[in-house]
Amino acid sequence: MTETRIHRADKQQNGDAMAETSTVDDVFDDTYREKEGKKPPRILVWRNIILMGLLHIGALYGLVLIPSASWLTLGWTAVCYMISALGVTAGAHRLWSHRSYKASVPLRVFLALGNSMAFQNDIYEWARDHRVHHKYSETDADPHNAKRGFFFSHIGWLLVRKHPDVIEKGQKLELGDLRADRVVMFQRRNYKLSVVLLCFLVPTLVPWYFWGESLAVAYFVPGLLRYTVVLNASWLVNSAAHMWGNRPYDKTINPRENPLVAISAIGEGFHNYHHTFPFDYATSEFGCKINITTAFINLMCVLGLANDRKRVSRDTIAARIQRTGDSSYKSG
Ligand code: ST9
Ligand code: ZN
Ligand code: ZN
Repeated sequence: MTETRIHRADKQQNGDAMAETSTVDDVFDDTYREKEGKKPPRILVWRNIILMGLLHIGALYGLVLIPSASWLTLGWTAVCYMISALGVTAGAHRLWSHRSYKASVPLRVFLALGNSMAFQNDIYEWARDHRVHHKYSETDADPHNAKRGFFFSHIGWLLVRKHPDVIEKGQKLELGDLRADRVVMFQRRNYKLSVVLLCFLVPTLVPWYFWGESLAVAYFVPGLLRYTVVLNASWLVNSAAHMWGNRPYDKTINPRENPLVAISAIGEGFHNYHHTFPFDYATSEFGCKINITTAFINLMCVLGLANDRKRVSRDTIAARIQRTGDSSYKSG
């Protein structure tokens, strides 16, 4: 895999002159200026509004059905939650968006399958939108610009046409590493089929076939309810973790440390740290603490399926806390 671009992290807003580097195009660009004048009109996408509405109604019905589900079905729901969450956190996010560690082909295949089970756009599109989110955070070029409010950054951005700057800036990103990854491109070519199979059919048919769960419970609980909860847990990182929490590493940026979000998003709520040091594979200073994804990547390294985890040095973190933190820092 080619990783051609080296961006010094000192390009970041208020950046340190530090040795750590990001190997991908995910470093905050403080030279970008929003265009002056009237903002483009908000164009609603009714297909998405209707489908997201129906999905959430289906998920509520799934909640009602929980008492009728067998323990095996509830366990299976948890397994599907974990696989799809890891496909996003360890896969689309830490591996493919930030290249914060390296993964073998079998692990990349597992993560791509999990990613299709999560149905959050294919890995290429997800990582492209996420890199543009980091590079132009909280501006018109950020797909889920949190300055447009909780609703927009949570779900609203998926219900309207994108701001033209998102597309304009996104087209200039360096994405050669994603195009060179055959697992990423295979998933992209077969995305719709993989979603039908992994997000909907497999979660539904396994409990029905193997332990005789009713098709309704199997479809609405491990299917729709699990999918909707994973979606909302992911969206909370864009909304809640950009609004509520401390900023011990950089008080000049919006993203916050939010332990509640970290719990539901299996380790992705330490968002002030993550936006300050996006190349750190743990997305947190504190390793595996409230961070199942970091524990999973560590396990993969022990099994020989991953390596080259990138980490920020303690000295660099301490210097950054001193210089730009909000004085709320607590060790551990
Ligand atoms: C979903 C995504 O839910 C969730 C992401 C969450 C992210 C969280 C991040 C937080 C950190 C990680 C934490 C993980 C925690 C996980 C916890 C798990 C428990 N650059 O898109 P179009 C081009 S998805 C360059 O249609 P519109 C594009 O290629 C849910 N180019 O824009 C295309 O060109 P061409 C399910 C870009 O028309 C053209 O522009 N999916 C970029 O404005 C048009 O693209 C949905 O709901 C870019 N950045 O429509 C579907 N962007 O034609 C959602 C676009 O040449 N999507 N382009 O190919 C849509 O329906 C549409 O994208 C839209 C915008 C309506 C939102
Ligand atoms: Zn963010
Ligand atoms: Zn990120």
